[in-house]
Parts: sequence; C-alpha cells; structure tokens
Amino acid sequence: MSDLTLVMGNKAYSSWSLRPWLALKQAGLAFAETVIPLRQPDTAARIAEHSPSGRVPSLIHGGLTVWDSLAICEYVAELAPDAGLWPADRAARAVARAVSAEMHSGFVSLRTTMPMNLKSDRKGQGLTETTAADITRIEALWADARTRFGIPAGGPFLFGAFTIADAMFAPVVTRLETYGAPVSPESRAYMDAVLALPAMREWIVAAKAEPWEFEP
Ligand SMILES: N[C@@H](CCC(=O)N[C@@H](CS)C(=O)NCC(=O)O)C(=O)O
Repeated sequence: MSDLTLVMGNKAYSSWSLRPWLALKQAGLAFAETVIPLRQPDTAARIAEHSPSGRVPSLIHGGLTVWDSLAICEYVAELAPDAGLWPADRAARAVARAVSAEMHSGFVSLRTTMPMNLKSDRKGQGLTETTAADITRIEALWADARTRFGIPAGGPFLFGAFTIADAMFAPVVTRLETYGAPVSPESRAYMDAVLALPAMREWIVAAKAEPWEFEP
C-alpha cells in the first residue's frame, strides 16, 4: 500500500489534477487516488477535508499535505530524483521551469473558452481572438523548446525525454484536440507524442468512463 495519496478532481474535467497525476505515473511512483467529482453539492466540503486552499489537486504524504499542481510536481521530482522529471542540463532545466511557470499562471483565455472536457467532441468551438493568441504563444514556446532542447536531446517531448513541462502542458494538448484547434505539423507531432503515453491513454479511458456529466 502506497503512503502517497493524490486527492484530485474527476478526470474528465480536472485539468489541474492531470498534471501531478501524470508526473507521478511517469516517475513510476505508486500512489492512491481520492477522486472528488467537481461541481457537486458536496464538492467544496469534500475538498476542504484535504486541501487548505479549497482546491484540488492535493498530495498527501504521511502527515504532509502539498497542494497546488506545480508544487506537487516539484515534490514528486524530489521523491524520484532518478526519474528525470526536470532536464539534467541547467539551461534546459531553467527554460523548462520558465515554460511550466508560464503555463501555471497564464493562458487564461484558452482555459476559459476551451475548458478541458474529455467527454465531448467540440471541434470548431472556443476559438476566440484572445484564445488564438494564447495558442500562438503556446506553439511558439513549444517550437522554441523543441528546437533548442528537445530535438538535440533526441526525444519527442519539449526537452527530449518527458519532463514536468510536458505534464504542465498535457491538459493543453487535450484541449487543442477536443476543440480541433488548427496547429502546425510540429505541434501536432508533439501532441501525438503526449497523447500516446500509456498514462495519458489510461487517464482518457478512465475519464470517458466516469459517471459525472456537466458542461464546463
Ligand atoms: N493553482 C491551483 C489551481 C487548482 C484548481 O483551480 N483546481 C480546481 C479543479 S481543476 C478546483 O479545485 N476547483 C474547486 C471546485 O471546483 O470546487 C493548482 O495548480 O493546483
């Protein structure tokens, strides 16, 4: 039995939960899941039992609670130092942290008009002017990381092998897929690499099988 528990929203809609869940999976750490379905009458009360911020995800490790998706990813990287969740090269690692932070604090329009929804196909929806600008920036950021670090390192992800930066952008990948946003062939190849991860497939299959339905 693992002493790690990830308290998370349900998989169809909780984009923030996907990030640390994927980092834990890619690190090969065993963990239990406590799933709290979002937008239910008791959601807030149930989250409050596990997270001081009133938000999920939250990672429970013995007596320690770590809330916030990026802080959890950082903690997972420390728990599994051999998993390479940050690039080994200092410059690559700095840029990986910068793009992760940019994702964590930005792209509000994309989040608003293209909320993560793994239960429906919304091709052609959500592409406002401001969301298109967010996507332009994301594609530029992906291209820069791939050109300077990912391609030279020889892997399909932003910095070559999978890192926390890819975990941070995994919900963006599902959004662009769900809403059918037009992207470059290079972005498409990166998205396909993320979607092909066994852990991503596992998450998406589980999300589609969930009983809870609403329109985020
Ligand atoms: N910055 C936080 C944001 C977490 C967040 O907004 N989580 C949403 C679910 S995806 C939440 O808990 N919402 C509360 C609710 O729906 O009641 C993080 O990175 O973990």
